[in-house]
Formats: sequence, structure tokens, C-alpha cells
Amino acid sequence: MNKTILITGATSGIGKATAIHFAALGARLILCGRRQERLNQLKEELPTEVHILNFDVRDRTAVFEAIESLPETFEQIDVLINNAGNAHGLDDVIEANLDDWDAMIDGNVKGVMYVTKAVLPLMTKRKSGHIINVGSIAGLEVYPKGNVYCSSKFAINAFTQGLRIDLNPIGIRVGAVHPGLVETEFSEVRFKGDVNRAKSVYNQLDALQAEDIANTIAFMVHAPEHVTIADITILPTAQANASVLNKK
Ligand code: NDP
Ligand code: 8X3
Repeated sequence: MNKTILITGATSGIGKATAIHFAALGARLILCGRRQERLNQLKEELPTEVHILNFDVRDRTAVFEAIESLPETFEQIDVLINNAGNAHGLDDVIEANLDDWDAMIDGNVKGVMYVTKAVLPLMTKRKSGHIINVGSIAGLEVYPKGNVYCSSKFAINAFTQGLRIDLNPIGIRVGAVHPGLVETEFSEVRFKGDVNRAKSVYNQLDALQAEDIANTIAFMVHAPEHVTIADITILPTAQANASVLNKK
């Protein structure tokens, strides 16, 4: 696969599975995240050319410096996968912690915008590229105590649509994947390391796995150039919408 693919949030879950998927196809990968050790390990393990970038998507300067630091061989980014993000807390608006709100808005919303803005010049100058944003069912429907996490993903849905309009004249493809429950480190982060509470989200339910989302992203990437997969909503069969689950 003769493409250069930048994946944010590659140290875990969906981003890591996507990296493994495209590495097996021989794509050139730029893998991003904050956990350097995990990035190093991935670079060592993956059977393809990998460049790692360690930055926090919330840090605007760090984002731009990281993208500007790319060696010439990795500059022609064909696909940007904006995946980094997390939920922080699951509380109603009265109880919620403002630091959690900042983390979600700064990471899930502004982070995606900063990375996109930093990468775009590398695509616009070649009039070619593909941007895939990882949204969520939480960006299509609000669920109890989802308030700000849902707001962040609704924003990603709107940003994706805006990007598609603005980049239409230059032929850059833009789409989003909106997963339901995927069993990753997501709930561990949301519940601040409470592993048992995190596990309870996925028990009695055949949840999506990170590889399911990687396969979906690959389907979007592999579509012929004249085809844009604008949106894919993907749920576990046991999930009907953001809040209706068939737990056994
Ligand atoms: P994980 O917690 O397993 O992975 C999150 C990834 O995002 C990690 O690689 C983490 O890397 C990175 N990340 C988080 N915050 C930052 C930051 N501030 N700067 C840089 N990198 C960051 O969760 P998932 O794989 O499940 O989540 C990936 C995406 O999928 C997120 O956008 C999430 O909202 C979305 N999603 C998840 C669903 C689920 O049920 N799991 C369902 C729908 C959407 P590091 O900590 O090393 O920086
Ligand atoms: C993650 C899915 O339902 O936990 O975006 O918000 S959910």
C-alpha cells in the first residue's frame, strides 16, 4: 500500500488496531500519542516504515511543531485519521468536574482541529488527501450524563461536515466513523483507572473490538478515489442506540 497515513491516538485501542491493520498492508505510518514507550514499542513491532510523534493534541504549539518536524519522506500525508480522544467522567452537569470538561473540549474538539489545521497545508499543496475523523454514537445522540462528551463528539460531526464543504473544491475526501461501545481503554480513562467499573460497561454484551473499527476505517480508505464514505455508524449488535443495550 503506497500511502502515508497519520494516526493520532495510536498508543491504544482503535488507533493502535488501525496502525496494525495498515502496517500489515505496508503503508508508511506516522503514529502519534503521549506515551512514548508505547510508541517506541509499536515502531519496533510493526513490519513497515514508522515515524513516531509524541505530543498532546491539546497543546497547539506542540501539534504544529510536531507536524513541521516531519522528515521529507513522511511529509506527503495521504490519510489523516483523527482518532485521539477520550471521555473524562460520567456525571450530570451539576456534579461534573470542570477539569474533565476542559480535557474533553480541549482534546476531543480543539485537538482534532489543531491537528487538521497543521496537516492540511501538506494536503492542499498536492490537492489530494483523505481525512477520517473518529466521532461516536455520542455525537449523534445524547445519553444521560453524556453532556460534555456528547457535545465534543457533536462538534466533531459538525467539523467533519464543515471540512467536507470547504475542502470540496480541492478534492480532499472527508468522512467520519461513529462507533458505539468499543472495548478499549476508553472506559478505564473515563472512570479514572477504576478497572472494575470499566469492565462492567462491556460485560454481558458482545462489544465492538478495536479491530472492527480499524476494518471500517480501512473500508473508507480503500474506497475508489471518486467515492467518499461520508459517515458510518457502527454498533455492536447488542446495542440499538446510544442508550438501549441488550445485556444478557
Ligand atoms: P483508548 O483510551 O484506548 O485510546 C485513546 C487514544 O487517544 C490513546 O492512544 C491516547 O494516547 C490518545 N489520546 C487521548 N488524549 C490525548 C491527548 N490529549 N493527546 C494525544 N493523544 C491523546 O480509547 P479508544 O481507542 O476507544 O478511543 C479512540 C477514539 O474513539 C476516541 O476519539 C474516542 O472518543 C472514540 N470512540 C470510542 C468508543 C469506545 O466505546 N471505546 C466509541 C466511540 C468513539 P496517549 O494516552 O498515549 O496520549
Ligand atoms: C464512546 C461510546 O457510548 O461510551 O464514544 O459514549 S459511549
